[in-house]
Amino acid sequence: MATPRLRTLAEEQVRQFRLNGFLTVRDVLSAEEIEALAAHTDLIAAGKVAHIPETSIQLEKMFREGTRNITDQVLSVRKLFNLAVYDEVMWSHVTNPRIVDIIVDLLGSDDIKLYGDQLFMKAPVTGTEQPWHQDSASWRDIFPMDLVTAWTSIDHAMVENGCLNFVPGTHRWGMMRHKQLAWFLEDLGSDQWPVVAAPLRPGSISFHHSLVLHQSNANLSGQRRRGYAVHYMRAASQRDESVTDAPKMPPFKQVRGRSFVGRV
Ligand SMILES: O=C(O)CCC(=O)C(=O)O
Repeated sequence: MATPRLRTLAEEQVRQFRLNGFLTVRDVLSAEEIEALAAHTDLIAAGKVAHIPETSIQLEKMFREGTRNITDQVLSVRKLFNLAVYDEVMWSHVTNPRIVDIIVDLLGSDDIKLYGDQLFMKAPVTGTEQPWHQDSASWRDIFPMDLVTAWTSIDHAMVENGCLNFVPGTHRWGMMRHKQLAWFLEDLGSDQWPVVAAPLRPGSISFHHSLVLHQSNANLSGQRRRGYAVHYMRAASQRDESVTDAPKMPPFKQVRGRSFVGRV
């Protein structure tokens, strides 16, 4: 079978993604595009965008449970989610051809839908960690388990303020159950399973497979670390309705190409 022509990536980049389960691409978006995204993000977090429901704004636990007082609403938010289905600015990011062309290259398919989106705010000092996980362990109703996330750095994401960390190759292990993950975490960071940090400057994007293990540390620095994670899937994916413990998502919107009867 002929290898499909790549739209934007080099073959070596696709090979790296297949090998490691993640790939970083520098400077996909311009400074102006990132400034607009950053400003809109903070408006949403401040609750000032009327068409975004309150349920799409999740505060850090300490603010939710009142163990710490809110002095700044924006810096109290842990994450914003399901934005693009309601909001044109976020939707135009999701459908940005420079990002979607990369997704098409990584999935080897022209037919793409949006699974969902999450904007992790990770505020200075109060931004908490995201523990080690595989995305498809949550999204376990979607098959095949090869969704791809485009994580756009809005601020400088560094080791100090909690950039993403990956364990290369773990997407080739299949979905790990709780106990299997616990075994593996005991050994993490050893020569066997090295952890790779993915620092990014604003406008750069890391792409990750939905089975690769990843996490981010708490932000103990004085610098913000916002990242917009957009989760794409094949339009030909199946959703298993008998799976009852997966997130309840809004209808999946078409990003590019064809949709298929009876599929997501
Ligand atoms: O931004 C973070 O800290 C976590 C992101 C993440 O887990 C994801 O995009 O799947």
